[in-house]
Amino acid sequence: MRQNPWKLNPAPKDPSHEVLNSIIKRVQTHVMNMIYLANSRDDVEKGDPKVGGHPSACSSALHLLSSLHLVVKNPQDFMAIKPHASPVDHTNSYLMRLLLEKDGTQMSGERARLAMKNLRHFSHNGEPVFQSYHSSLDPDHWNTIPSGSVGIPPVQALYLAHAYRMADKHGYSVPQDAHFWCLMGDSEFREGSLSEAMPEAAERGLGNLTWILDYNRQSLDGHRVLNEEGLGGKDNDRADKMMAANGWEVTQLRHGKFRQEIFSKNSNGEALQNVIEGLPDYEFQALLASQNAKQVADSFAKYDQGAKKALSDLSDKDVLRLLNDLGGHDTDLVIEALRASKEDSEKPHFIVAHTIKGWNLRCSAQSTNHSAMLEEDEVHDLRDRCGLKSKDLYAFEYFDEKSSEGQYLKTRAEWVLEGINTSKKLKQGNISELREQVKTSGALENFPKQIGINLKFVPLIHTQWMIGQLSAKLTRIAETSLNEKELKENQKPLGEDERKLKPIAQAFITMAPDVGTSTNLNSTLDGRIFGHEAEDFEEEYGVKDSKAPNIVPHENARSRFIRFDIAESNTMSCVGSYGKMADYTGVPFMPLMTVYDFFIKRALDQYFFSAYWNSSFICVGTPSGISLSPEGAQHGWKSDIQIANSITWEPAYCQELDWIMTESFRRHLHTIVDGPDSPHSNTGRSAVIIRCVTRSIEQKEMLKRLKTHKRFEGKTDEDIMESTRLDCLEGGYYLVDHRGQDGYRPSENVVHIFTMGTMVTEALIASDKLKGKGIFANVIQVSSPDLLLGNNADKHNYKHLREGLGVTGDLFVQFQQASQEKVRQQTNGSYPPALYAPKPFDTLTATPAGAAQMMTVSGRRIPIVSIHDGEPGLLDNIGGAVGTLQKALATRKHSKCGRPSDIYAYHGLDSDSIVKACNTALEESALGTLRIDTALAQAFQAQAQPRA
Ligand SMILES: Cc1ncc(C[n+]2csc(CCOP(=O)(O)OP(=O)(O)O)c2C)c(N)n1
Repeated sequence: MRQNPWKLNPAPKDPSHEVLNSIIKRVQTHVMNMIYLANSRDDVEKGDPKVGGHPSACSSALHLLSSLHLVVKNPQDFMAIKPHASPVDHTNSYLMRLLLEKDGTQMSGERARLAMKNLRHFSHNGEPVFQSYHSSLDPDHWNTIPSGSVGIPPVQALYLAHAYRMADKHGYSVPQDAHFWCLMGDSEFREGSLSEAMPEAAERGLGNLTWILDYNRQSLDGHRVLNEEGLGGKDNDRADKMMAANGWEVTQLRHGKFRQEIFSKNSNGEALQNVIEGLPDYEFQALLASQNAKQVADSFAKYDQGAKKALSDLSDKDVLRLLNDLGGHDTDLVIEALRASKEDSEKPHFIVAHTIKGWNLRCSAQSTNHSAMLEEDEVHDLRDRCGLKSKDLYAFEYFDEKSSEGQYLKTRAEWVLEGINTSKKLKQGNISELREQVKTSGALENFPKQIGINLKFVPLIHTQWMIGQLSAKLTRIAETSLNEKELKENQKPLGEDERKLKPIAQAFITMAPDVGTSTNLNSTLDGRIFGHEAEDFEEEYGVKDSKAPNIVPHENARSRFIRFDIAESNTMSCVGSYGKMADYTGVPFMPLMTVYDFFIKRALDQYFFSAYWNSSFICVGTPSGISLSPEGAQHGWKSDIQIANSITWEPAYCQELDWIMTESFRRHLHTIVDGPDSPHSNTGRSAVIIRCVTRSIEQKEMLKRLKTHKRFEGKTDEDIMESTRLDCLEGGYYLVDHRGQDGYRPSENVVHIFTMGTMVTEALIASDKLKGKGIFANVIQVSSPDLLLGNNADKHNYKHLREGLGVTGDLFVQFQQASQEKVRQQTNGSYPPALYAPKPFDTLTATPAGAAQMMTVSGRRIPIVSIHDGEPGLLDNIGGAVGTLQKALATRKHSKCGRPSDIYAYHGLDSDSIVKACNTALEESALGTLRIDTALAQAFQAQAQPRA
């Protein structure tokens, strides 16, 4: 691996307090201006929903965010900010002229102004706009983690900070000293996602992470009125203690410098400080709202006469100044705290910044200010107060370049831009190195088709077992040197395909929420857990079990398994953040997590987030559905979901799983080296869910069935498997294909069974039973419901279903037996050809007497029966998509414990139920009596084509 070339000039000198605060004043003015314009459009249509924007929530975060943007943050740092404060970020970027075009160049002043005008607008003609909350569509999205759902982005930032740490320890080149800044609201801070992640940061030594609490004591519904007595303190104290207990270094930014001065100089300063710090939050809010010095004095007197006395030494104006002087608005203190939070390289930091919601606005500290909007005159008033003379609300004035503010902003912006470009270069360097590596091995043009596991000696196995085998092989590849001279004793040199898989094997990171061993990941975790070095006490005390995986963590390059306790949401966040590393840094991490499928639901918000974030990862849900029946009813439901940019797979055979994993790796790699527009990229499908089970099936059944297909006659096993692989990767393949066999008549005796995953066993039994009764039941194994029938199929109008598999709603007709005879006589025995032996379904209608001129035909569209262990909606649109009748057998009730065969019968998913559904489908799909003139029959004869 190359030397890390990261190098950045030192940051410019800090601005003076005055210059910084003058800039911040304008930031607030433009923020209010942009929100006002967003809500005062002349193109509003009747019934349009409100636009909104959050003036008060922006104002409480004003000094915190501006201090980061304008002074503390390095260009390679990341921010995860409460969604509704995004206008503050945009305006800081705007004033630094750091709104960027897609090619990374600075936007012209005119286009940047347009963006400021276009908060929450839809861009019709490529004009720049800002989304409502942080998004990669924004022109200042650089290293900003998208937001919207509160409580998730700070956790994503935490695991991105972890991914940076691992990349560094593994010898990849990542920007040095990158810090991860997260700002959250006090109501947000009650989110379970945050609590779940709290112990993680300190445990994993993330000194590169700072969480900042915007403690404004208000939420959407008003002041936060808490039972402080019950809580044993105020909420900021609770947060403080909780974070400290989780290993975070905590700083409370309670008081501004004015307060601090009074506390230290006034003889009753200490009493005053105690009263202020102990005042119930709700009461403090009411006093802030009243802005009445006498009420403040009366209130303080209730608690301590000394405090009242301290106030009596101050003018009314200063009493109010004191009341309003919170640490979160004092930039000197904010900057100091932010910088101090970076000092300990192993300890995460938590800053409780006491702020005022609606700071400097008329709605300041008003209970209902969360969605309050400014009137136009207040916007003008703010403009006046920061010296902007014009009444033009579209002006969004920059500072004069000659002013101190203008000069500082220009210097800072140049430095930030230099950092952005340096980061981009570093990423490009990583990608070029990877490209070179994969090109040399031939992997780019000719990626292996499979990882390759020998299944000959393990005939009866399951897909979860296969996950373990595939992971183990990747681990071996990662740990085997390409240089044969460096091979260790007993190490086999890598084969050609294995050499091609080497870069991906090295980037393959596995993780699990305490189900690593139970989901067969033993080999990836054995002695390879990435974590703070620990002493091996088992070894020391002679109790090491050599058969059990070694669970002592290390932070070396060999350690690629991230161990979690039972924390599905954390693991899901982690897999998502690791899957973004290639996009941010060019480090090709390919993360895979295993989770009991049922619990994907528990982390669905995090899964959604990562899919929205275009992260590239694999989530293996295993075991899944009612097929884990011995484990009980409570787990027996699959997390069947359809989310944009997500692809779901459910292999039946282990071979399929190998193809699917390899295909995911191939697309991941191509996305990095060729970009998201490459036809081989994972665009639109980068979040991968693979369903596995612990129910074993005969693996050789797959090829055995495939070899019976007419279309495969004379083909080699390799040809057959290759053709099946291609179909599998398109979403489905024929496992049983009766097409072309004698007696196969779509008009009367054919049904398609669509099955998925382990239910293939039941489908095959049913197909065999039906065959015995003269019914040709094809079995189509759906490898990916999404590709065949979901979002990814809709994109190309179900192409594989209709064209690849030839499943259509075509109406197949034929003359009925009696009519056949008649036509045969009339056409001197030449039509219709005696193609078929009579079958039970031939006798549906008798030709009525006296209708000598008429022939009766029968027919149907091939009906469909689907069978899967999951929610009905997953496969029940096949009939609708092609226009034929479908019966969907699926899980429709809660389950019980038992053997799979009992449980499938209980749910109506056993082979008998499939047979029954097929018979019903054939009956119901029969065409009504249709008579045609014999003359037409003769015309048919003239046009008759040989049957395919
Ligand atoms: C998960 C989630 N739930 C609800 C919301 C809607 N919401 C947006 S902001 C907000 C209130 C936030 O209050 P707080 O966290 O105290 O931040 P403040 O606005 O006071 O700074 C709510 C409920 C959301 N965006 N995400």
